[in-house]
Amino acid sequence: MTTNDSPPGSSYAAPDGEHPREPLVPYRPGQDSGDAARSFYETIKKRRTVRMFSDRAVPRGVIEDVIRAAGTAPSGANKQPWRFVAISDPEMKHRIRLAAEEEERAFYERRASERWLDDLKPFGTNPDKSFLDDVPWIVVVFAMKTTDDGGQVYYLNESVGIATGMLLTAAHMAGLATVTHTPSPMGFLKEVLERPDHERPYMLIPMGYPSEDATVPKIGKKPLDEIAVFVD
Ligand code: IYR
Repeated sequence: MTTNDSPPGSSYAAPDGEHPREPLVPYRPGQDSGDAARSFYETIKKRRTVRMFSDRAVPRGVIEDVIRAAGTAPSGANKQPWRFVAISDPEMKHRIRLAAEEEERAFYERRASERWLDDLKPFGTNPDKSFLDDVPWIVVVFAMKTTDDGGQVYYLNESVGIATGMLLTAAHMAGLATVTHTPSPMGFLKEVLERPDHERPYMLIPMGYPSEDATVPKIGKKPLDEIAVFVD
């Protein structure tokens, strides 16, 4: 029998063959859930995809904590099948820019359908990715097809998607702007960054302070009644 009176953080004695358990350390927002949920919504709704960055430095420690936050994401069987490569080296950022722009030129000139280009018009995007030079950090998220020692991973896309969402949220909470950049195909990132075969480039996320004169497209989010169905 396990006991229920161990101090928080200590592990329960586990019977033979069972994995140890520990008491949950609950998060208590310090206000009622209604106020906490509303206040978080007011904060997160200010997150925007930003393509105009300041060259103001962001200390490495900030990026480390943003990545630590992403690393707390849930994942299939807790395999944590992600790797975050954080780049501030100007030469490496420039190499990534040149390679990304090459793919993007092919996308805008040949690969994208007319409909896709039409859907992108409000965003004013084009093959110019100068933000990759301007931004202090680029975080490249890799999805791991196996663990480092060749073990199985589960729900890979779901797991990495959640961790990436948490990375974007953590950056926002630290006052940093991001853009979810998905040059397609992204294979060049694996070569430029010399990553092993079991890592697949998932998303490229420039991270930094927005420029003073940054603008974003005037777009909205769907209201609750379009995104939610309540059965209550
Ligand atoms: N990857 C291209 C095109 C692009 C595609 C989508 I879907 C966007 O939401 C935005 C851009 C680019 O980054 O320019």
